[in-house]
Amino acid sequence: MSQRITIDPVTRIEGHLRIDCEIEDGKVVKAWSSGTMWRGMEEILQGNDPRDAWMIVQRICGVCTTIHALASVRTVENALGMEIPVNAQYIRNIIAAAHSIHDHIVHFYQLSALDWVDVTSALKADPQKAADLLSGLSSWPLNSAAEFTRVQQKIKDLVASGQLGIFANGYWGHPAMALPPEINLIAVAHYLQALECQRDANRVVAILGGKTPHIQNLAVGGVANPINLDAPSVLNLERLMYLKTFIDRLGDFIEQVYLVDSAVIAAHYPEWLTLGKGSDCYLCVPELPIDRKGDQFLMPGGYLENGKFRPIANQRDEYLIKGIQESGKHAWYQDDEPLAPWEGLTRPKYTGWQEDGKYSWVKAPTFYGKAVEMGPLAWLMCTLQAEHPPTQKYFAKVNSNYQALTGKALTADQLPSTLGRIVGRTVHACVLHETLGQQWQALVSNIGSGDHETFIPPNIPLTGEIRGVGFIEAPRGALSHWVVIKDGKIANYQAVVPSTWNAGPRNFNDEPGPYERSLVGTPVADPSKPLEVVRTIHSFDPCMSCAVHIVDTTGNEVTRVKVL
Ligand code: NFE
Ligand code: MG
Repeated sequence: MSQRITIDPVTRIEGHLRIDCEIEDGKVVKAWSSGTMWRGMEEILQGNDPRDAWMIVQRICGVCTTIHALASVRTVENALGMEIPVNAQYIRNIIAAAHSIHDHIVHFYQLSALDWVDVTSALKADPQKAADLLSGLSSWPLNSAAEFTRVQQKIKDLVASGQLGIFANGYWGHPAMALPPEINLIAVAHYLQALECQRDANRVVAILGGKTPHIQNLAVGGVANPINLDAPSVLNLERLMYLKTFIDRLGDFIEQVYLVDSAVIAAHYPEWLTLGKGSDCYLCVPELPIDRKGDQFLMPGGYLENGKFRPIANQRDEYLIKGIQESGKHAWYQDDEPLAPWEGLTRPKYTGWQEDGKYSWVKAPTFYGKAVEMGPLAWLMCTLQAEHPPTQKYFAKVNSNYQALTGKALTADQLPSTLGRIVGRTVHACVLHETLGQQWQALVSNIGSGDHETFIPPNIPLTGEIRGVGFIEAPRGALSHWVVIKDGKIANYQAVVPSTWNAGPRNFNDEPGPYERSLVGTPVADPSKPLEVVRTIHSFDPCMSCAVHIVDTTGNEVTRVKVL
């Protein structure tokens, strides 16, 4: 017998996402991913000065504001054929890496951990046993019996007060929860510690960016961080050292806590290394440019299709630029035919949810006609193919923790899975953290050598038409911005966003998007509590604000919550 479930909204994400599943014999056989909110940021950009675009596009999202700003300045610089000072590259890289690390830590602990961790079970744990479990794996000082006892008492006090706060709703006691009480206690302790630690990553962004979210220090042509080692209110020695303190502290948490916890989750949920594959195609872009022109990158990019890998040399690679299109055939837009983003149109046409027709505000992007998964898993698969040494090193570290717990190694064929995304994100955070230290050192050395340049004024032609594209490997995957500048003003602006790639509906060829495909085959023990569906969807870290980029106050269908 087949059953339909609608999860609307999916919670613990940014924005509004609806997932529909058809379930047969306890497993998902078909799924639909629908973005339920229309925004229209791309329309707002038209007619603006291209030098202001980075400020406006930060409003696309409440999470990856910074990433859109960075993509935007790169886009306009690309249109102008500009180089930028290396200090600007380093400062942007430090901001981008710290932003992504922040995003990954918050995703793992605050947004997805409670899909795997049963908070109520932590009450039954033996704190000493919990500390013993971690003794060979981690030197984190807070992994002590005393700390675990304190956290357990905190949970008891919460339960006794009847005010469970963030823990009030959850799939507690669900049959798919498999962690022993001690691991649940460890996870709750780290959930609380991660709240503190994520602030360090944000401090790095805020010190350089002026504030966060919505950094203030960018400019087309570089950054607005004047370097003067002796002046009090600009980038001086004291601030640089202050940054380093946060970078170092962050590293302790990432290596001693995050790296261990993701191996622990993988070890206790082996079936989730076989479930949740979203695609046969993966793409990531080279990231962290270290020269003026943007020819050299600290992290490689590439495209992997059915096991065949093709490196992508830089962000101006024609192969990368020419492959990207978006279709609105199954989305609430007028234009069904796939269009290259420079020709892209955002003309809404709402029809209501139609199973075989239009059912989402998210467009369907394709790379040479294929649905492609983006994000930390795609990044891990591609950078392992590229034999990137830091990726190999940190993947080996996750693996050695996993091996210590299970006696076996994680294999490459287990990566395209729900937990593969979590492992990918962890390795990405570790590699980014390593680059954060390197980029800090590079900045300090370069300033020390006497180079204080941070900005080259852009020259926007006031007549004629130019085009630009800018890429960035964002926390959820490869993001691209596309601009057409006519007579000095923005004539068209399109953002093709990681969550658009992953959450997209069926594309022009009626091929399902990665979320939709990843759910097929997922067992659902209790359709009224579809925890398993939520696990896989959360593993992508959905951001629907980005994916759809004005809340529609007229035609929006009333949210129906059938199942939460
Ligand atoms: Ni709104 Fe984002 C990221 C971008 S969207 S969070 O990462 O770009 O997927
Ligand atoms: Mg778009």
